[in-house]
Amino acid sequence: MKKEVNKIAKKSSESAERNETWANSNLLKKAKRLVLDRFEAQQPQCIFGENGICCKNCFSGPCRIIPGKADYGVCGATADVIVARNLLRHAGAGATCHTDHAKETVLALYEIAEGRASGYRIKDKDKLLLFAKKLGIKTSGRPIKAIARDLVYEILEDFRRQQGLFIKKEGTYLNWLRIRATKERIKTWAKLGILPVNADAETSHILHQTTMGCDADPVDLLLSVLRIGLVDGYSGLTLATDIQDIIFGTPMPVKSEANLGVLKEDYVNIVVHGHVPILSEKIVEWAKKLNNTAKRVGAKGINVVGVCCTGIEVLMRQGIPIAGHVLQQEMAIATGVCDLMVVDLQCIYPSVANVAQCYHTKIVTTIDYVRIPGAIHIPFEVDKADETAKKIVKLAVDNFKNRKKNKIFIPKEKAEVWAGFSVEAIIEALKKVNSKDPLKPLVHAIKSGDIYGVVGIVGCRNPKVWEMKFHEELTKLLIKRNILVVGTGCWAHAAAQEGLLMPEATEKYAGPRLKKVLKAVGQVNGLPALPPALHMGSCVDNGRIGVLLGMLADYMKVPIPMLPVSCSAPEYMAEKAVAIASFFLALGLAVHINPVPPVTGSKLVTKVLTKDLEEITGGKVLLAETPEKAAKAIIAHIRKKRKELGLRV
Ligand code: NFS
Repeated sequence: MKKEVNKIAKKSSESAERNETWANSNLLKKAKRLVLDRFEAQQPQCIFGENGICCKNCFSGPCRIIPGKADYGVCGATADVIVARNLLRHAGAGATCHTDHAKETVLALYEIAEGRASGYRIKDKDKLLLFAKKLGIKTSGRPIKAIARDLVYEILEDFRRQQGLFIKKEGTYLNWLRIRATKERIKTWAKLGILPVNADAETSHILHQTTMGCDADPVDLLLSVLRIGLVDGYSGLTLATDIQDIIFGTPMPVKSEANLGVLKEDYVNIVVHGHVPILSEKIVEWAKKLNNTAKRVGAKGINVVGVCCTGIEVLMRQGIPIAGHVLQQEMAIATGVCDLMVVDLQCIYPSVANVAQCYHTKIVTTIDYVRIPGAIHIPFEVDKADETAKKIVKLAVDNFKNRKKNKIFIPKEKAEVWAGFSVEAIIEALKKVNSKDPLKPLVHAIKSGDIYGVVGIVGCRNPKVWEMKFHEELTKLLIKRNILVVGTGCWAHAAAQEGLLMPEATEKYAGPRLKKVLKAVGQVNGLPALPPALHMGSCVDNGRIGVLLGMLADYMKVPIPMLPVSCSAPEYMAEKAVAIASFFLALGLAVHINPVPPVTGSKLVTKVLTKDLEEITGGKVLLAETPEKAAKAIIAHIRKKRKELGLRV
């Protein structure tokens, strides 16, 4: 075993030198390779866990399936049941991250509507009115805050509706799904009996369903995975994005910079980390207001940069530079110039506090249920947003003097990034080509094959595959084949750092036909070209991808599964990614997932996900362990869809 560990360690350290884009070897040498070292210490990882055939749901166990020797758990559960139950629990846990996030945002809107959150405004009133009208709320002649309050009530119904949870009555399902999904999809989901009724009840229900002695039908468990996917898609992703747009504004194209090189030695550096813009927007605001205070302590000003998805939120709307993806969070501290890292929730390594101890960095936690020993906890409430944000920014300024000069090393790497491609921004750009019928040129390009297909690449970075640069390579392979890439989350950090999210990338990497379209649309919008990969936002902004696909499907008058499109989460790591993948599968997409998800211990579950599901929702899982294989599988799927639509292949 030791030999094996050494082999992996050697392989990874060689790669560390190869993959300099984000893992600067000098920084890693100085900081002892952080997450990469911990990953190596875990090798070899448990094979039962990797195949999904370990059950810890009761204390007769833990049980694991050893084919031919122990085909059943103590209770008699088979590999199929154990794998399906585990998958459902992962999807459920992931969905709660997004539904909690969305609900917090909705409650913030409520506080704004009630006049108790004076630090915030309703920026996108049109969007608020649009949804209010769709939900039948009276809008004419009423104050915007009164309409916002009624909208919140309708949304909260999605978290408390009881009727229909067990007796599925037609018409009793999520409001947000009703107004955001296509009619065709709703019909399909109704037939399958998977329309969710109450987001919170559904996610708590699956804990019960998967407990020892409850659901032992793997197919029924997999249908529940799809239902949880819909909870995630509509009461999590899409809802969070829509309400964030209402409060903070719908993103429009914006230019900024990406990678650790955005940290500045002579500035007070504040890193915002996590997922929720409610806090980070305020930090950005107060950093501007206190810029002169920073000058008084000898700095040139305050430099706010983002990590993970909260970084993306403030990039999308404020053009704030992004320092790095999930695997770079500790590296930002190891530069020695991070004066303060303020975190909200999700994807925050507990280790940030340990790394901070080696430097002068202060870590500030802000959410009641996200605490890290060694961090300072400053509770963040929307009604005291300004005073709290001011306090946190001041703490960073005061900490500037404590820098340890001999510990400073900022990697030079950084790249230009264009972000802010919300659905509305894409439509606006297309309007410059055809103001009356903006989708027409896009659909025309898809039909003619100038855009061969559209692929969403999303999700985390995973230390298991980081040396492959999976995100970057897959993106390049697809755009070379005239496929437009859209994406979110840590993919966007990776793609930006590789220089793929700027107009120049079109000339360098896009296939000739895609290049022609992107140049034409870019030039009428004042750019040399649109980037070949469009940054649609944070992980919750995967809802934007769902909305875009729905619009395309409606325009082309075909169901979403018939579109020449696909999705990939090539380096997924978080349970949230399982929930997102479940949403995409319910939408009817071919979803490439890598590393291979923990389902291979069950032939039945693997077969349902990779084959049979296509007959059920139109979606299926694509498995491919290299960027080349993934591109091949995705392109083959798109070709098949084009053929079925009678388009040029
Ligand atoms: Ni989404 Fe993955 Fe985390 Fe954001 Fe990055 S790790 S599932 S992309 S930061 S949520």
